[in-house]
Amino acid sequence: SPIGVFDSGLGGLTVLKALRRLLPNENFIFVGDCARAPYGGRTPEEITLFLKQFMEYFAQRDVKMAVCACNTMTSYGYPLVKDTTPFTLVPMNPSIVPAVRAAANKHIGVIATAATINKGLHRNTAAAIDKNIKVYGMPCPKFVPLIERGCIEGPEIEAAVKYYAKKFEDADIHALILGCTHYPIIRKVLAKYFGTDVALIDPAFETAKNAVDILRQKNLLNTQNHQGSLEICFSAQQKNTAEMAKLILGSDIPPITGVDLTIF
Ligand code: DGN
Repeated sequence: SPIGVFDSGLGGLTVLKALRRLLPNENFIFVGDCARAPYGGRTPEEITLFLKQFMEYFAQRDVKMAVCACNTMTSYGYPLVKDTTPFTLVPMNPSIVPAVRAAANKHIGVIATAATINKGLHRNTAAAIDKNIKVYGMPCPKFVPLIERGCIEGPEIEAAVKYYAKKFEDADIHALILGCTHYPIIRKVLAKYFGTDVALIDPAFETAKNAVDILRQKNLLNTQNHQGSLEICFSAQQKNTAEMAKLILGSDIPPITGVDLTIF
C-alpha cells in the first residue's frame, strides 16, 4: 500500500522529494490543501480539524504510513491524533541535533510560521536535549503566501528575506532551521541574506530518515524492484501549480488531480 504525504500547500513537496530519494520503490500520494493555505495564522482548533480530515482521507486510501510534511500541523494536531490513526503518522523532525552540530556556539535560529513558533516546537525540543542551546525563533508570515504564488525569486521575496534576516543581526546564530516545509524552496535567497557563516538546516532529511526507520522496524518496506508511483492532489490549483511542483521535485510530475478535504 502507498505512503501519504501532506501539507497545507506546496511546501510539503520538499519533504516528498527527500522521501522519494530514500525510498524510490515506494508508491506515494501527496496531498496539498492549497485551498485553505496558509495554516500559519489559523487557530489550533482549525489546524487540528484539517489534520483530522487528512487522516480520514488517507484512511480511505488505505495508506500504510502518512508523513505530516508540515511543522504547523506537527505542532498542533499531531499530539492529539497520533495514537488514533490506522496507519503510522510521522511528524516533522525539528532537527535540533544537526543544527547544534553545525553551531559551535549553540546559537540556533528558527524561522517558521507564527503557529509553530508560538507552540515552541523547536524551543521545547532543544531544552530537552541541552539547556545551553539558545533558540532564536522568528515567525515569518510573509513567506508562505509569496511562495504559494510562485514568487520565489526577485525583489519581493528578497525584501521579505532581508527583513527577517535583519532581526537576527544581534543573535550571532551559526545555524538556521528552516522550520516550515515551504522555506527550502527559497533556500538560495535565504543563503544570500543569512550569509555563508550560517548553516541552513532542512528538516526534510531527518524526517525522511525517521520514516525509513519506522518502515524498516515494522517490516513495511516495499521490496518490489520497480520504480514506485506518484500521485499529486491539491484542493485548489493556480496557473503555476504544476510548474512549481515540477521545480520543487526536480523531476517530471504526473497530472495533478483535485481533492475536496472538507467532505471528511
Ligand atoms: N508548510 C507548513 C509548515 O511546515 O508549517 C505551513 C505552511 C503554512 O500553511 N503557513
